[in-house]
Amino acid sequence: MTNIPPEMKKRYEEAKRLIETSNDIKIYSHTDCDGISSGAILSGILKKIGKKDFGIEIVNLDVLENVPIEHELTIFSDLGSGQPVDKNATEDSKILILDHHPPLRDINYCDTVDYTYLEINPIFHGIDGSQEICGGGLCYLLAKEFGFKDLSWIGILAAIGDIQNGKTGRLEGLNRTIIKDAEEEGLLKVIQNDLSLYGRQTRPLFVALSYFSDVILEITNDQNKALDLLKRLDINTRNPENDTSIRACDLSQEDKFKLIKELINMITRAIPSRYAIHAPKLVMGESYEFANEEKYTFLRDASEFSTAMNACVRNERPEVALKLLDLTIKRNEIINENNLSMDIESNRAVVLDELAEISKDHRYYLRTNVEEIGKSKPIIQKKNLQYFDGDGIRSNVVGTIAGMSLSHGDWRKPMIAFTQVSEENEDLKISLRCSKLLAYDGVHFGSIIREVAQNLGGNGGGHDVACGAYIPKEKRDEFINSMNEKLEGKLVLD
Ligand SMILES: [Mn+2]
Repeated sequence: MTNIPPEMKKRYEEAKRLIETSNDIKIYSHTDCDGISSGAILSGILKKIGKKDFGIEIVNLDVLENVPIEHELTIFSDLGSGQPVDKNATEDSKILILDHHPPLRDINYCDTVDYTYLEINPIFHGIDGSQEICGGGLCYLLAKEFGFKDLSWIGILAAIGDIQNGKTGRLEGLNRTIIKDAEEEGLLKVIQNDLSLYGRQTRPLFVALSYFSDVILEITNDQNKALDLLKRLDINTRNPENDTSIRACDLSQEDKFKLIKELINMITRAIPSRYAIHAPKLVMGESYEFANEEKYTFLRDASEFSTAMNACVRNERPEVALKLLDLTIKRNEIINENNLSMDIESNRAVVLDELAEISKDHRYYLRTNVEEIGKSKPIIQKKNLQYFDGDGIRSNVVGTIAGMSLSHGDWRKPMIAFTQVSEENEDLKISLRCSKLLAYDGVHFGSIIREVAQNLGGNGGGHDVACGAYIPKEKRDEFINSMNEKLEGKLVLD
């Protein structure tokens, strides 16, 4: 397990002092699960120490280009390191940044300005910000400095939302320190060597199996074949306890291993032999359950919980996500003392209803759009990539839809989709999604897309298997051609 480097620890002590000595506080956090989690942890700290005068705003990165600095203390979480956030700072401004993205300014920048500037970024200390800790994790370490270890579970939610487990199927580095705290607090259950399939608490197992799309198998998009597979393996598909279809979380250890083994065999048969060593990582990994949450709800599984957080922000309802986390913090505070507050339970029920409504609309929007891919929106095949024109699709979900369309295209190539950024901004938002298998082979699409976009006067970046870019709309064809050329010889799956 990794410890916090001494230099970084010192910065946390300073951050704690900065918060304790400030009264008028403003928080800016990012529009995704990690950003929401970061904001919830920071709000949690402020509430616990009795600070009442603070505001929080969940923003897109472009807001930070000219952000006003007009509060006693301005905190940026899960963003800020890569933007000119101190442009409007004056002599008595105080700025705190907790971010894991590549920093624009160096570690000693604080010594060169005449206002208070404190930046905590793992990259300054040789820690990988894409795998070892994310924005929410950094905020949790601040909470820990105050002694609030009960906020640790949100650090795990953040890390899963940020796909920090993408490479190995488990959380690593400083994230493991957070896991340990959450386990000690009785808030987290880690399931090792689990079947890693999305929807372990809420989807019938055969449905979850039919969504498998890192490699196209016979069960992909075919629930009957998925059910046949379970029967062939002699896995009981009904849950005798409540007479519903079994879910991944119900599987006995024996059945789980039987299924994992068979899936690995199926994948191995479908891919070139040199990729066989990566097959287990597609179906096996660690799962994280929130111990105080009820079984068979999305709240129980970190991955399903993170999807709900994203549904809120993508539908411009971040306040619902923040409210749920706030109430859950309060609920956990008393539940471990064997208490239950009817006020908290009923307030949470109201928020969960709102969230269910948002998620339902969100899924409907995604499904109706995915249905058009390959029909009114044909997938065009180039040698090293495939793409579709996502015109009309909201830019903040075009990536999700590109990912969902992978199973309808060629899984050996990345799927690229583009759509106009917004009604006011005619630039194109480009999203890329691909099978994890491509990344295991060492291709980092986030770096490639950044380079190509920058060459065309845009910008971009992101993860190895999920990334995006913004480019001027007239550069569309050039972008596709240039990506296609850049990938020449990199994809060797055929
Ligand atoms: Mn993040």
